[in-house]
Amino acid sequence: LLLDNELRKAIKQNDFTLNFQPKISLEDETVIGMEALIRWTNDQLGFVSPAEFIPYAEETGLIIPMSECVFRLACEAHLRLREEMDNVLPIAINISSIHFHQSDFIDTVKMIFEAYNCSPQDFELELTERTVMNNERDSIRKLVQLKNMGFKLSIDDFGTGYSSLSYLVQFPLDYLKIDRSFIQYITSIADKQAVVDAIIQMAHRLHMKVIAEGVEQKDQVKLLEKLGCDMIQGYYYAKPMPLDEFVAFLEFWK
Ligand code: G
Ligand code: G
Ligand code: MN
Ligand code: NA
Repeated sequence: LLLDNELRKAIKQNDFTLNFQPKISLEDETVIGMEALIRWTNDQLGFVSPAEFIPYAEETGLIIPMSECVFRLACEAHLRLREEMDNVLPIAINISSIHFHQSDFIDTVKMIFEAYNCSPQDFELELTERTVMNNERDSIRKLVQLKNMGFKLSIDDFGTGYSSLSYLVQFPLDYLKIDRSFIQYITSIADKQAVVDAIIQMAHRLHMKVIAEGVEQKDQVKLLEKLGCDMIQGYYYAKPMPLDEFVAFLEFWK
């Protein structure tokens, strides 16, 4: 299989890059963070979407070395930002369930951060509901350790799993990211708006901050602001972009 061969080669040669998408505070429209999203362009396959190669990497176990590449690239990006800027934004990293539930996940993360002399305080980890609900005992133990190391923890794609918020609260979570599928119709379907409203209220009662994902329109920003949402991520403000462009975006944004 071409994909298999090329993916193995890419891992060996560290052929991936990261794009970064800003997270914007609704309170004052400042950039308060950035999410790292993996990108891969291959000589023969061209641009391959992570929506395609990540599921394949998860099936084959290649996700583990690939995720380690992502951690290293995120550390490298952080070091570059630290050189170029006065105050550095936290970088959010997407965590694969398969990687997270490996027995040496924590040790590997520690080793990488130590090797780069990076502090977990400057990073966030994004895990889906499914990841943490999958093996609750393993999850809670690891999340507490990661939290103690200094990472901020987010639940990604919230609303697409099967868990209730009150159940999730047993985990030490900082942020809840409401899935794009709710935001998409928030201004046109009353039920979607009601659900988002309820999620925001409950998250706040449970001391979590809320990020809306996939925001593309001004009407959505206005409505989310009215509903008390804390942060926005989406094409309305910016698409994921290479680090150079991201730095330029920050300059322009000021
Ligand atoms: O970046 P989008 O632009 O296309 O990403 C598609 C999917 O791939 C999303 O579900 C996103 O969370 C996931 N994804 C992107 N980058 C990474 C990564 O570095 N690691 C993992 N595990 N998933 C990622
Ligand atoms: O699963 P996760 O939420 O990590 O993945 C985020 C995905 O959403 C990435 O593929 C990213 O490129 C994409 N994305 C970010 N903002 C928007 C947006 O405003 N609209 C759409 N359609 N996709 C977005
Ligand atoms: Mn994410
Ligand atoms: Na998401």
